[in-house]
Amino acid sequence: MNIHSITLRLIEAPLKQPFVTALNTVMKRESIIIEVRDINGLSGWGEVVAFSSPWYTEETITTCMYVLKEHLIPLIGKQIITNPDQLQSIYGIVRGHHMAKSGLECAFWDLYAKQQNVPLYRLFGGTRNEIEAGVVIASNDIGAAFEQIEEYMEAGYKRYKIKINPKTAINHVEKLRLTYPELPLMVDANSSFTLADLDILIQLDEFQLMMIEQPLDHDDLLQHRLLQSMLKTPICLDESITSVQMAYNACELGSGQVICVKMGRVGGWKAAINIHDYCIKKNMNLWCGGMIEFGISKAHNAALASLEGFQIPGDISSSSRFWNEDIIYPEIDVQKGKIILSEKPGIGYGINFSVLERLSKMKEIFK
Ligand code: OSB
Ligand code: MG
Repeated sequence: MNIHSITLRLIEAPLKQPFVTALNTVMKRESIIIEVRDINGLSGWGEVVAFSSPWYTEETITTCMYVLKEHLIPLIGKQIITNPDQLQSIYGIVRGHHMAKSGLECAFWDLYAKQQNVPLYRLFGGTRNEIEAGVVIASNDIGAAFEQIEEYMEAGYKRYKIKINPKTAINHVEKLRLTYPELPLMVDANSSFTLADLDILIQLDEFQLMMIEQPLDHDDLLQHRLLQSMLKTPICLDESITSVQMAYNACELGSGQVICVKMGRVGGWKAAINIHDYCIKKNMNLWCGGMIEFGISKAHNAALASLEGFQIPGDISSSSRFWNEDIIYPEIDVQKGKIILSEKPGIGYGINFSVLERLSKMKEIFK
């Protein structure tokens, strides 16, 4: 691929409003932006979606920086890469660290698609040029949640997700259902329930929810299987799906009926496609998750969501859902509940360098 250099940038931006989950409240977002440049001056872009602290996965910005600098980038430097397909085996001797691997792999795929002059979504066989968008309402204040839903309904979002915990769940869902009996609504518990809360989960089962996302522990496939056998509402696994293997395990065990695929969490494009293909065979429902991302990662997700197995609208919202200004142009813009995919090569978006430089706290170039 004639690689010239790899640049890591650490950026930080405040969220427009705090993002409240059962595990943590996110007020600002750090991210590692990876640029892989070839000798002709073409650049591919990837984004590391780990958070600053290990509340959602073990990986953090700091562990990703370390693994990128000390392991992944040096490994790549020793090889001649003709196709990003090679990366998975080059990375093979590094266990885990999926978010670091994914960010780098994404940058390589974007560059590769640009070198081939094709949009990334077409390179991977995407079957549609527009995708349906869902949005997350993450506030403990139910009044604020109503206001946000009204705003997002104007943009026509196709699927609405609220964050719950055992204390708020029934109260919030009941209120929302009274006002919006038909809203395509789902809930995300971020593993805040245990089977001791079974009575609450059984009450939740009566609200025609599209699904209940990750009610139980992140590494507990067996209890999710038991819970699914007791509920009509599909269980969706998010935190539990840490790899291709865990997706297979969850499918075979029947730990849920839906999988939320996050490219970063499972290890990148190839891992996500592997899960996608397997889930089609197993009749497992899929949607593409979000990580409070900047536009580079949103663009990769939008391309992934164009694959045929993604039949449920994902957490892929407008840039303006989180940011005053995004690092790409044009920004991601949900209209009538849809995102139209760009036909430009690669991720199909330009980089807004003035915003990127302004948000950068650190920049390091590897040649
Ligand atoms: O549990 O799906 C989650 C954001 C950060 C960490 C975990 C989760 C989320 C979201 C999606 O809910 C947010 C988004 O739309 O990007
Ligand atoms: Mg989730």
